[in-house]
Amino acid sequence: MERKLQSLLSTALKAISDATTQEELDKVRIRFLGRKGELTQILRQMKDVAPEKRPIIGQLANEIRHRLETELTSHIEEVRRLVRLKQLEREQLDITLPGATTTLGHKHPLSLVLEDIVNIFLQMGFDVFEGPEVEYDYYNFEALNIPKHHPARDMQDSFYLTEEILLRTHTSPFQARIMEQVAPELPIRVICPGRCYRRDLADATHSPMFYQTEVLVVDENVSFANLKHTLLVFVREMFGKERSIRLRPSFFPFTEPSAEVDISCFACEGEGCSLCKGTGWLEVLGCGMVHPKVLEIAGYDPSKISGFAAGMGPDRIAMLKYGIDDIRLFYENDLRFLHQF
Ligand code: 2NL
Repeated sequence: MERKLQSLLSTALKAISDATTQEELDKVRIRFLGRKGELTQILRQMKDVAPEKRPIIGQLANEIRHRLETELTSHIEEVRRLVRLKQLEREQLDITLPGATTTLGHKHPLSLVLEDIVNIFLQMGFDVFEGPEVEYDYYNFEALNIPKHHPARDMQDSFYLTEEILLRTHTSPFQARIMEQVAPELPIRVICPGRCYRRDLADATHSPMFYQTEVLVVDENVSFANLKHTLLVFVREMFGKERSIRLRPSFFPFTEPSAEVDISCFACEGEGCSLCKGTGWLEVLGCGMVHPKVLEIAGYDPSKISGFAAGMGPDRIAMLKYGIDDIRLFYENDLRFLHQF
């Protein structure tokens, strides 16, 4: 009996020191000290021991139980320490490593120019609206006094989805919709920036997708003088306080009279340079008084109501402003180009 107890003690001590996890230690405790454990099994045989030896065996069994409990407790501490150590090793941080940087993005040159344009007109009390890029032939052409036979409708110039539906070739169709919708609630003071599409081959100055921003004012007593002044304020905000403007007679089907707007060259102050090709002037806008037929189609009486409109190409303006000689650079997304703005 004594020998059995001694051998249990040494087996149990070995099992304790071999255990490397809390779970293994729990198993050892159950195996040796549990209610059905090995120590209990041995003590069950007490009845076979001579009565005078029983107290000695009992005392020995108690000592063994105490010893094992102490060992288990101190080994649990040790196992916990080791587990923690391993965890620390696994989660080691090298605080000398360079941090994970997020590179800050920046705005596309076209976005910068579009924002400038929009903000200037917002300050002048205009509202900003963006219309659909897929349009009815009716709004893209008919409502703008561009009749069926007009060359602008040519399949060569437009992306048609069906006979009646196409990708808008300018932002004007949405302005035609605005005029039609709000009639007769006036004034209208809007600008419409957005993408337009034409079946152009891409070259240095043409892109099949490009931007346009149009300006529209409709009310009683809107005059050509109002148009000129609005454009002058815009041009000076956009290109510098010293700019002057020059209007040349032109033609658009949806305005009458119509004009091209030049600004005095900001690169040479009008002296003549390579940017303005020696003329001292840069063409930046087209404009005019809304054609009576366009007003009529939208539901206004042209003898009481008038309006002015202007259209510009933010691509062209961005090219002038940043000295870019190829429109395709805006759409190639070459970071070497984009990082310069
Ligand atoms: C240009 C010229 C222009 C308009 C756009 C317009 C719109 C309506 C009625 C009348 Cl709804 N006019 N838009 C007028 C004159 C010129 O654009 O060179 N754009 C890049």
